[in-house]
Amino acid sequence: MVIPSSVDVLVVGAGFAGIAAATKVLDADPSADVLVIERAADVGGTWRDNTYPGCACDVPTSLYSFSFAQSPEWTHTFARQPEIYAYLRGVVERTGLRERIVTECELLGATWDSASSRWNVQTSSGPVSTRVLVAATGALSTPKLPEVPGIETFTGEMFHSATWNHDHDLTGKRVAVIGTGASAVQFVPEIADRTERLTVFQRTPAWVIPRLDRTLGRVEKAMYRRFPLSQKAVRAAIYSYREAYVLGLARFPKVLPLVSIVARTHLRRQVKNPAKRAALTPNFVIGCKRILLSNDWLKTLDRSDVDLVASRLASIGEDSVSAADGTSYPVDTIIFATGFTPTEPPVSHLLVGDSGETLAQKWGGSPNAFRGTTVSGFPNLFLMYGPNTNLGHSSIVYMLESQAEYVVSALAQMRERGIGSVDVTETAQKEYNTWIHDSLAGTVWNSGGCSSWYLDSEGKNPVMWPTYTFTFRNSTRTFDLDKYETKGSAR
Ligand code: N01
Repeated sequence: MVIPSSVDVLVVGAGFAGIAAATKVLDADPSADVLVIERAADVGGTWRDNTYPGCACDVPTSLYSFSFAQSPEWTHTFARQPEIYAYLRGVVERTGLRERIVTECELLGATWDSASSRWNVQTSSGPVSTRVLVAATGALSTPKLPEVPGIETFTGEMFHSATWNHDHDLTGKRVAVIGTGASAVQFVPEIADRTERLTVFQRTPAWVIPRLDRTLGRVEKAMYRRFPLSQKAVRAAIYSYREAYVLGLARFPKVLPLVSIVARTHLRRQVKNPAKRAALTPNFVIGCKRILLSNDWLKTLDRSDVDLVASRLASIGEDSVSAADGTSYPVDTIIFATGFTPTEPPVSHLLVGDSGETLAQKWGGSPNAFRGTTVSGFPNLFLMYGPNTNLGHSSIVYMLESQAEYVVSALAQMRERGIGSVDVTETAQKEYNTWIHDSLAGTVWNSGGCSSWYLDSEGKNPVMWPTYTFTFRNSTRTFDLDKYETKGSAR
């Protein structure tokens, strides 16, 4: 598909966020002029890219899916990556959105032009002018590699969990895994039987609880197919009990040590080696870092052919990796499970607002926005999965749908009132962020005694939403025009 020179709404990215935004805008106004650009060859975002063995969702799928596209076909309560990827591909086919998506078209830059009240966008397929820009580029899309001395000297194979090299056979190899977060716990148990020796570098132990996964049988699926309301009821029940987690995580973190009893019991049952058990016991409040769900991670680490190195990776040699105490481990392959760069989103370097500053310059290392979506000085820009919209207890898809509704409401009000551009005021953004950070102060993410990717270099939390998700939903239902400076008609 050739890229048009001008559109009304340009959505960048075709993962959960971009699909939610474009679908909702078109649902509200089928005649809307919407184009989606996607840098990869297919839709799916993180669920297209993360193909590591064992990759699965750690939020129940009935909640981690679109409210407007429930599927009775899931095979497990916690869906596996291939199924989620197929689901997203199915959604764009069924809704007709596929026709509006240009793949292999990368955003190279976008500059706000106040004279025309439009964004001048550069893409790898050519320029396009748009009135409204929706950046749905994902917070967890750019893999982070640690800066480790000697990394360039390694002669074996190395890759990041998000860019898994399936051509590299791990059979009989000595493999080092760096990192023990949500990705590592899923793939380490899957590869341990194949490797000759597995060496896992753990900088900080995480709290791990069992994943209560089960297969969805024929009867259950048939019921969902025949009575869609029954699936909605299950979704509502999961949503409700998950919201109750906010009481512990954000309101009364003092009760959280009680929850860690489940994790301690799980650890005791799965790890018999006392030294490993001690190394795997966290020293911070449960919930401070993402709680990990796994039935086989801990018992895999307990295996005698798996080394648990309770250290950061300090250096890399030609054919070895070394811990902070200097101990060296010979390896053939290094797999980095070292996460992403959510507090430094690459897209922020590409967007230039009305003052000529990039979004990254405006943020100065600490992202912030109004309702996690709009930023003063960047008119008609909507950030999906923007600052302070991440969750520790529920489904991000719910948040994305809320943000999409906010975009829909903004477009409707602009259309009805003949408004050309909307720019949130500095005051509204500041007041909102004061509330966000005051609310985060007492939560486990800020005060649970851990360091995590939720916190930026100054210890500020530009990542987490501080309270119930329905509070976010209510606040994004209607675009609050009174918080915005508006400019005349673009028509
Ligand atoms: O990354 P992480 P991830 N030496 O940032 C360690 C989502 N997700 O890819 O804890 C040694 O959690 C680092 O150590 P520390 C989910 O939101 C969702 O696992 O910082 N170790 C940590 O252990 C998740 O939170 C699903 O001390 C080093 C690890 O690397 C997010 O993605 C599934 C190191 C990074 O963990 C990221 O998860 C999977 C070094 N030099 C992921 N540098 C779902 O199911 C870093 N580390 C929805």
